[in-house]
Amino acid sequence: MLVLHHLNNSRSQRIIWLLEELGTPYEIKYYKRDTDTNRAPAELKAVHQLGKSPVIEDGDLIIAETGAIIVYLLDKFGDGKLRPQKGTQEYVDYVHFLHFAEGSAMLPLLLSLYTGYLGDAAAPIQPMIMAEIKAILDYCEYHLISKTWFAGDEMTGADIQMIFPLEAAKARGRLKGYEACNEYVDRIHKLPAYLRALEKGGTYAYGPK
Ligand SMILES: N[C@@H](CCC(=O)N[C@@H](CS)C(=O)NCC(=O)O)C(=O)O
Repeated sequence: MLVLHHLNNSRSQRIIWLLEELGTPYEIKYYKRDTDTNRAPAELKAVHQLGKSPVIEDGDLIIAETGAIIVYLLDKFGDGKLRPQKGTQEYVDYVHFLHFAEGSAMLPLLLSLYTGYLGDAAAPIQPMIMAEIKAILDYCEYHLISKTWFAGDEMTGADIQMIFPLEAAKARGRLKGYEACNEYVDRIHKLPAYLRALEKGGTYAYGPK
């Protein structure tokens, strides 16, 4: 049976959502963040050297990184679902946003979070971080104004991946004025598979309020 190593309140929630969309049988192994440091417990390092979540285990295979996990699960269990036809604009957008979420969108959001611990010492770089966040959100808004989903008219693995940066931005009050992004997050927050995933994943601060 496929095992998902799931850290509470984390990006790993996306993989539960994907597994619920696919209807693939799976088991969740739960890990709790340290209440002081908010870091993952050391047991996760025994699963994968990076000690982060999500990680999946399928037989002898151990796979880390949300994007890589999404590709693996769609290859093995997708049966053509949640992935556009190769050779189309939609496929190009699917691959783009699958990488953009963690490769570009999360960076300024995380920088803002981490530099927040530095107080005034971080003041010189705050305008640059804020400008980067704005550029990322403007880009998402621009894309979602003309498309229902990140890769066209159908939901794909790119949406499973992109929900987290948008949820993280919304949770920190950064989506004000981004109408299409808000509508997109709210629409996903009503999907039956997303809601089933929330019940299974436990505490998640970025879900529907
Ligand atoms: N880019 C990675 C990021 C993985 C990651 O940073 N996961 C966080 C959860 S949101 C984590 O495990 N943090 C705990 C820690 O670093 O101690 C992915 O998308 O899988």
